Amino acid sequence: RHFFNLSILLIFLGISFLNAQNPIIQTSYTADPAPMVYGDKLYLYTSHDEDNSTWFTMDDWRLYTTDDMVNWTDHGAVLEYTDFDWGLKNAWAPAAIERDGKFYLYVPITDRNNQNGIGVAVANSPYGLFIDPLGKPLVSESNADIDPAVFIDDDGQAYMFWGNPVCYFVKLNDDMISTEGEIQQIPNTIEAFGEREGEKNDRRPTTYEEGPWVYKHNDIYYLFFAAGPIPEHIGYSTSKSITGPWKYQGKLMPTQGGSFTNHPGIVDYKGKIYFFYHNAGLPGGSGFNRSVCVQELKFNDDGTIEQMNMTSG
Ligand code: FUB
Repeated sequence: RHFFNLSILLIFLGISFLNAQNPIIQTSYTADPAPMVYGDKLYLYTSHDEDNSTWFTMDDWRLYTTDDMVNWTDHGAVLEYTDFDWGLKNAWAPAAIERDGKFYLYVPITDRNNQNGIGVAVANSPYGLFIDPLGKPLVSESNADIDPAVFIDDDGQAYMFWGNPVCYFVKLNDDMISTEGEIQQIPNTIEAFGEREGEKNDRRPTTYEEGPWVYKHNDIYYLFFAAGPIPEHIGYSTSKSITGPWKYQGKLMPTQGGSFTNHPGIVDYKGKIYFFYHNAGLPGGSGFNRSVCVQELKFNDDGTIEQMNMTSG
């Protein structure tokens, strides 16, 4: 009876619990998962495909939270591209991180000159209000500027990785809203990213496509990424140093699930490692109407990871 009363109250307040089965988010089409753990809670920021999209029609970034990986609470949109004065369109794949009690969302946006850039928005709470402190992109290096990932190493140094069809990285200062040193590009070599199967060209000689995600496990750095050719799969590379050289390790997740893109997001939470991705698993799903899913990630003793199949889609 108490649970029933609580449910009614939450529905009244506009908060809904979501089904834990994949796709975990069933109230909207979501993509590009950016999980962040803070305290006891897992915060899942996502991009959002508008209903019935026939292109990447994406206007805002959404937040979902859980305390148990079963019940998810929908907090709606926490940031929109229109919150950036310089933003024209394309609220694509976000990244989220906390530092010193402040919360940072890194987001790719197409600007009013039709150039891609990566902006940053800051809040005092993971729920917002997120504000653009710069009034301009944090980086606007080239039209390859999409799909940021942020990572703070054990020594406190923060990095941002991003890019399609090459992977850039740069150090972030402690303020998290400025960069330090030159933007570098991971050499797009067969050794680092593996040889692309099928169609390849000078711009895309390897499996690296987009959507990098950096993770550290037993002192080894892992770079997960959406891999080509299209339709994408998920691949990964490893390195003893965050600055490389990277060594391609193979496929983590094959092309599955009805979406021609995929996008990794990995976090530790309550003693387990979770791998978030997206597919077209909801009714009406497609490459432009995607859905975020999650599965547990298990490392082998030698640091490799078994290929995993999607449980939905
Ligand atoms: O969601 C728009 C784009 O599709 C992202 O930037 C890519 O990673 C792919 O998921």
